Amino acid sequence: MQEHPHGHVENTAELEAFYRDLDSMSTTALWLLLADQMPETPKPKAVPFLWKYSRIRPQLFRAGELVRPEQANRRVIVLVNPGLKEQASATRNLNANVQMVLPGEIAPAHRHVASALRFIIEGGGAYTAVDGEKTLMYPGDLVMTPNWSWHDHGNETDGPMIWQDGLDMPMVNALDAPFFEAYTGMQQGYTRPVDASAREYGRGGLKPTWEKWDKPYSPMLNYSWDQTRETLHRLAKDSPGTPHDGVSLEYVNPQTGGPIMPTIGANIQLLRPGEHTQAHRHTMDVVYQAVEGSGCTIVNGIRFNWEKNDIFVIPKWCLHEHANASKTADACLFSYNDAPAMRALALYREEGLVDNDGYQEVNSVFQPL
Ligand code: 1HN
Repeated sequence: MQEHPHGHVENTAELEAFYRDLDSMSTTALWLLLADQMPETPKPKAVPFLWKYSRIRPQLFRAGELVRPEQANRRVIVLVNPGLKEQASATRNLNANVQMVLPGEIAPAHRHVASALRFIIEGGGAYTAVDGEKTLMYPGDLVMTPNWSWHDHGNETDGPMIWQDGLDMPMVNALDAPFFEAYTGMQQGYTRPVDASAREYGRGGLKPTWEKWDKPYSPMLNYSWDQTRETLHRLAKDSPGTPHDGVSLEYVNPQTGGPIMPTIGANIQLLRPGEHTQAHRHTMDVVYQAVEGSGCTIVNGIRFNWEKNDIFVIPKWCLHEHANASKTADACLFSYNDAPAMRALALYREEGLVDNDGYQEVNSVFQPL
């Protein structure tokens, strides 16, 4: 690699004076910026990081005693990447949050252009309503709240309901395009049968001929864990899967076969007993949640050990490989990413590690807070 790929200007007293004059007229010299602003490969401020669910959960219950959703709007704990304290998000482009709705509570209806998805962690039978349709949520379900759709949550069960929220809010804000609107009441009008979209589209290969759908995201509100799990485990028995992610499936828009939303994609992957994938890197941010089993992910030479419900992030261009810790049980990881946005902008790149048969050297083990 060249020592100064962008050229090099030796500093002088005259140049210093020149820079000061430029600064006083709200200008600067490009050659001072290039090394920072146009690196040869991505240099994310975000760091690879992991949050233990066992540490987050008690804080959610503490928040449960301190605030109610009608005051706070949403009872949400935000996972803050130590490299991104200013924007307080998990990755540059994605928020990863954990939310709890207690029995009898309603999180009031609103809409925003930031797209969101939810991956259910605990509880069963509370609802999210999106544009007139309620869906009942169970652990492992993926529930969508797309761009500008009205949504509220309610818990008519007798147990707490907890899920992870993933949003593209940091990306929307970086593009200076946020809009938000509160609904006039706590709950929107429910104009469709409960879980109508799952009945319409939830059987792969069939869709209603009478439904006109022209929105730029999937019409499916809830991708149920029952179906996801069955498909995943069935394929794991006799399919080779991929070298970098094991048996990896993408949640798709049944209208197009493409990603579920224009900015956020989601995947579920299974690592078979003892499976250890090869390392690769790509220009997407990925947020993972462990769903079944336990294992580790090595990111830039650091080993992150994970177990059920732990959440971890892999920022762009970080080398990573996954391993199932068990010799007998499958391990499953849910993940979401900003790949649809990156691909739409022709910014998506990916490459595998070729050295050492695709395996990184492990230099340290991540110590969770
Ligand atoms: C939001 O609307 C929800 O609807 C959750 O449950 C998390 C984080 C930032 C902005 C809006 C929700 C959110 C959010």
